[in-house]
Amino acid sequence: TDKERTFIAIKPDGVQRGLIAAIIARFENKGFKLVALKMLWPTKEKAESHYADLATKPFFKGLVAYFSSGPIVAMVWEGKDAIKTGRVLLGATNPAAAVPGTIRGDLAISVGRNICHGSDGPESAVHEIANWFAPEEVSDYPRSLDEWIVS
Ligand code: DAT
Ligand code: MG
Repeated sequence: TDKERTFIAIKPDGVQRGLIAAIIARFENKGFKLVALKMLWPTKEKAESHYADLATKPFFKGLVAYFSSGPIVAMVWEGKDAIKTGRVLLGATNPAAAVPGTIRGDLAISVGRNICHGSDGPESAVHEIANWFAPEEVSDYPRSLDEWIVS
């Protein structure tokens, strides 16, 4: 899993609050490699397919409305254990429980406005990357400092 990929998104509240650079910096500074990036305004339909696993939850309608309420920054980050470690960087789903030092722990207070998304497993990562990016939008490129980050 040295070249694992995860889908990370800055949700509409993160964009509105001017937290794009701060969130990207956490992933860059950690050592992960950015392999895809774009801003887009999700349609209701795309938000529904992104969160299809949660369709039966009572908060689903509100979640889809929130996720499609403005532009998001969609990204793919690559690196050793990027899925699991990416979620560590994001912090717990409910920012009230998220540890300080994490993105949600430092920058958010409400589960309904938790500013960021990260894939929760290998299958969801594949599904989510395909939901938001065409294959040619993801760049596979070498970085000379990789050997200084992973051994
Ligand atoms: P995560 O985003 O940490 O993967 P999830 O996949 O369980 O969490 O839920 C997706 C989003 O749905 C989450 O970021 C915020 C929202 N959500 C989850 N649980 C909720 C709840 N109990 N009430 C309101 N919104 C909730
Ligand atoms: Mg999730």
